[in-house]
Amino acid sequence: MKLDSLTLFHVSMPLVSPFETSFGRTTDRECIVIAARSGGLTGYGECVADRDPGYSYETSHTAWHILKDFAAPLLLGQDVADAADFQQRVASIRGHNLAKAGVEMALWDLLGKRDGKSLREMLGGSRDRVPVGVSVGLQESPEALVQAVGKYLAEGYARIKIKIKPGRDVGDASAVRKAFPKIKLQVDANSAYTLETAAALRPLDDLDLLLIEQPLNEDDIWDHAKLQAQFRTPICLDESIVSPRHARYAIEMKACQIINIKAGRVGGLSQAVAVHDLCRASGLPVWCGGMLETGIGRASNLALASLPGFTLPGDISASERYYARDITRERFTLNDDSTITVPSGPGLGICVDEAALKEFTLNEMTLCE
Ligand code: NPG
Repeated sequence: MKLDSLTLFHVSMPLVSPFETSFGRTTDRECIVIAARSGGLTGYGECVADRDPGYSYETSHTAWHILKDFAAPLLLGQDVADAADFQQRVASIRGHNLAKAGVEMALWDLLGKRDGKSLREMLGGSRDRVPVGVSVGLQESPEALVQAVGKYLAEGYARIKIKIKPGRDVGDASAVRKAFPKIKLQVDANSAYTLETAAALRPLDDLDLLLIEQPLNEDDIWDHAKLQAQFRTPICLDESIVSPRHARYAIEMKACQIINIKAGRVGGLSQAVAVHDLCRASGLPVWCGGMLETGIGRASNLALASLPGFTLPGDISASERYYARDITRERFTLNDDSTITVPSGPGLGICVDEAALKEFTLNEMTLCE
């Protein structure tokens, strides 16, 4: 498809409640919305780079720079056939996966709208609703955490993830396990430990957790292999898996037993599908991670999570868990069986609420050939 223009929207959206992880506290989620135009069609994508470089080295400002000064000149006026063609064209940009993935998403939306196919169909998804859970940020105390978890369980979420950090790990997880002995529970450290300090996590092995996510450095695979050898509970890698190649390294090194797939982190939906295929061939379960997406990225995550290897519930909660007002007309809701229905319309299957997008836009720029 010939790309006529790209419009970048630097967006900041207030969260319904602050979200705290081992790397910081967010009250307003930033991202870049990308509108790609081809002929009379507009495809939307979401670049999940945040304001601060806490999760990734990329930020909304570095992504803006990469998109404007490097990606757009490689793409505008060009006939971009598909995602593989897109990846080849941006291969000269080293790293900056979150930026690239935002444009790839917009391209999929365009292709789907052109061909009258949903993203789920195009990616090879096999389910029309996907199992989901909720990720609960660090709270003031273990008691407050138990209360927050109880609220989400009452809303119908059948899988809970809690954030941990040194000093707020075994105590928090034990309190939740004690209050809710039977629930599917997992923890996420967001790289807050070293191989040495992770010794404090040993008691987690007795809490019947689904997994322990990314305990060690964001660029580490080797030490995770050493740590996995010391734990019965599966280690799940998130930050460390930035490409299908890194997934292969982790599998070959036995650094984890589960992988969290985020299209942003691996540089696009096509790369996410490649990681999925590799894990499936190796018998590793995967699940879809979340980055507090708007309705645009949420639609993309739902389509991705409909692939058959996504056998664990994703961090894809209902819209109301994140935003009082979203930038899509659709609001995603939780079904009775802790699933969310995958959009079935062409492309992402969503309609952007232009007025809401305008309300949350800090800066906007259109790039043409
Ligand atoms: O439900 O979208 C969600 C949030 C899931 O915990 C979640 N995301 O480390 O995976 C993470 C974390 C995150 C949020 C990471 C925002 C980066 C930015």
